[in-house]
Amino acid sequence: MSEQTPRTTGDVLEKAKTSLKEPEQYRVILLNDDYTPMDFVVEVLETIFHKQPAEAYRIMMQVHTQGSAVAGIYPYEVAETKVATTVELAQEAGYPLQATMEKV
Ligand code: TYC
Repeated sequence: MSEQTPRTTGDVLEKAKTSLKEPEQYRVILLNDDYTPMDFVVEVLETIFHKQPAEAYRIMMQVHTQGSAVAGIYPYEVAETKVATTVELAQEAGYPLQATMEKV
């Protein structure tokens, strides 16, 4: 069979997918500790999680008073990067701030 001859046998006929799954979403959760300054947590929420100042303060206080709070909900790899960036920034500043993620 030459290159130009269309093949009439052996073709794999697959129906193209008409719908794609939505990416799975993950909650990024900030955890309380006794040492990370409140202002640092607010700054993290503003810079990494793109919260407005009042919302960043509200979330920080929820972590402070209740032990944890959701900082945002993202696809897996985005959530993973935000957790890593949060913990790295805190470590560089000498604070024990921890973040984790859980499937929505
Ligand atoms: N509990 C800390 C303090 O009193 C503040 C804090 C808030 C720490 C939120 C971590 O995720 C956190 N300085």
